Amino acid sequence: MSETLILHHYEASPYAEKIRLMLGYKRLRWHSVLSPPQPPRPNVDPLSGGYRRIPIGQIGADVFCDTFVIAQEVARLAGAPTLDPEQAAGEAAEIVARAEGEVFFAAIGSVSPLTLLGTLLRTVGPFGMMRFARDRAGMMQGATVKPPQGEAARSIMQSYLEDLDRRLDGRDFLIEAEPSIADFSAFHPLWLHVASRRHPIDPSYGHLVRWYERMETLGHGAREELDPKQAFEAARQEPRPLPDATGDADSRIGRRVSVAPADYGTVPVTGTLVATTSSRCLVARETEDFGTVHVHFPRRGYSIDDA
Ligand SMILES: N[C@@H](CCC(=O)N[C@@H](CS)C(=O)NCC(=O)O)C(=O)O
Repeated sequence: MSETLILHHYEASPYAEKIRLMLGYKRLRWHSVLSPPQPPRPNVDPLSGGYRRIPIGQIGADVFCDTFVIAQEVARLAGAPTLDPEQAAGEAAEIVARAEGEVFFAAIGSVSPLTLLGTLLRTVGPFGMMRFARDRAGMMQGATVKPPQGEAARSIMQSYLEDLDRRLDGRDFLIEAEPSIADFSAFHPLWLHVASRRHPIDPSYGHLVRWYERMETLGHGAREELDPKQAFEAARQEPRPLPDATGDADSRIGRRVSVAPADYGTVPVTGTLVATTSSRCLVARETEDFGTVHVHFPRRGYSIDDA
């Protein structure tokens, strides 16, 4: 069975950038399948069963939703436990939660609407921009998070920049001597902010700017483009053996369930709950095209409901 990670992503996706840089750091070989910046995503919807966020990882007939589980897979493939978000504790866990909580939305909300419009026009053109804006407005309708805007968002960004700059005084990376999950999570909202503003980080944050450059130079590893048909072909093999149960057992094993993000993009994926570990739940989907596919989700931040 091939152990090469397939990443379904689009170039401008910050969460995908987090994973691409992890792959670059560990110089891993990986396969890229480019997805549209909004659903429908015919390259991956048939595999995931409709999970609406990007990126999605795939190894054969195992499909990984959310960068939490994708990062765990990268950590495993690279033999690098410091890349596994489940292992992040204390300061590292705080940095990850902050970066991927209020800061992620503030990275966009703090940019002036006119500048944002200009960025979108340049990247996806006028029709793409309209499609994108409509899609994201729809996605946030069922959301349980309220993205900060304007002054509130600017103040979140400013204190984030100040805090990271302070933490990086006298050190190359945030927690360890080498990049860890905290660095990759801290980086991607900044990358989004810089790209959306079309403006580099203020040079007065000297430690932060040098760290940002160090992170960028990690690159993306050995990336090879794949046709979606090849990713589908890879999914026709048997899923890998189920993991041993760890953590609190879920009494619904064997039952039909729907799993959905609890915060935004809350489209559920339905299947049979086949395994849970301390950090993941796995749903088996029976498909005509690929046979059984196992879809992996984090337990934290996702709801599991009877279907
Ligand atoms: N918690 C998720 C968040 C992923 C996320 O928000 N991705 C953005 C793109 S970077 C997204 O899916 N936006 C809506 C979309 O692309 O349809 C993860 O870690 O993967």
